Amino acid sequence: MGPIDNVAIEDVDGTLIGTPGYIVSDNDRMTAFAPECVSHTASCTAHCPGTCFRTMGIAVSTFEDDSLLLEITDTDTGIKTSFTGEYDWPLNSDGSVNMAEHTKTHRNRRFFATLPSGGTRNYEARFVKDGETHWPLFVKTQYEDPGHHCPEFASFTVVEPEVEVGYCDELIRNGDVSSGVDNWWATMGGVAVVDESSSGQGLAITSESRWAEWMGPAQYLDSRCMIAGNKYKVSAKVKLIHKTTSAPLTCGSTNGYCPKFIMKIESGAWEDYDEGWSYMGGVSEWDSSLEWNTIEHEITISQAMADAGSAVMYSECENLDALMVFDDVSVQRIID
Ligand SMILES: [Ca+2]
Repeated sequence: MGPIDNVAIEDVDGTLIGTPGYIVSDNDRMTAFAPECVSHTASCTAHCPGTCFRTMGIAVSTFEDDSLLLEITDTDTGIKTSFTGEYDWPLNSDGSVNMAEHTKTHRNRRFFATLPSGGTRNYEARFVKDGETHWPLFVKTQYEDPGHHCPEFASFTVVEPEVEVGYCDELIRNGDVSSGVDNWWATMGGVAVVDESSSGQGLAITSESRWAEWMGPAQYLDSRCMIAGNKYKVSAKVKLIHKTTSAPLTCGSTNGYCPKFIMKIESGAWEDYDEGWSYMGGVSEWDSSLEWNTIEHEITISQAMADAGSAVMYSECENLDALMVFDDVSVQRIID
């Protein structure tokens, strides 16, 4: 992270700048939309008498990097400026990225857009990467400063780029694990690739460790594809192996419930709200004679899923001695 360049300090009674207003970092991100701000070179700040600021927090996928920019446009003036995101990379003691931490589904890359507020301010937000419009899988917005006396923006709209025809026909990316761990998260416990060539599957995905039922491989689903009423067929191959011996394990009424997929929806950039969980499929009758059992289920996208900020599909299994190994994971559109 570079130097802090988005400071906004309120001068409530005008003691510092003569008139109630704001003292902000003197850069284009902070002053582009507030021409009343005047540079105060001695302190590297700008003084903005009479101005009110609010901060919108915006959370996106951690699989985006620093090249992702948030571009904000004041739709009334056409003035635009860009913000860089912030992500606290989890590091090992040797400085390498701690992938078990990095792939946790509850981590987010965040943007903080501090903008002049008030009932006449209309903003449009879009994401740009390498000069092209980009969609970081999901975008969750929330005011960072609830209850602040400055008024909210008249509007703050996140522009979703259109998806190409057929893009939402498959919601899982790298479901056959042919690209390694790309696009795979875990609720916790990390994700790892295992070589299942001996069973004709090539690479498959599993957890590195599990100590809670809800810990397992996961994927965020592109929020643009969450269209109420659309039907999908969920399918996967799955096996259970012992976490230390890799011996095949079984499941069922006496050994705890079998692997299943759950969709979790939520909204909010710095707190979770409107959370919901729904069943996406599982193995009801485990066949121990098979190396791979099969998950098959049909789901319908609900209005709550469509309205949510993000939707993540994750895996669960009651047996904590077991690692779940998945391959050929698919959530495929059923077109009637
Ligand atoms: Ca595979």
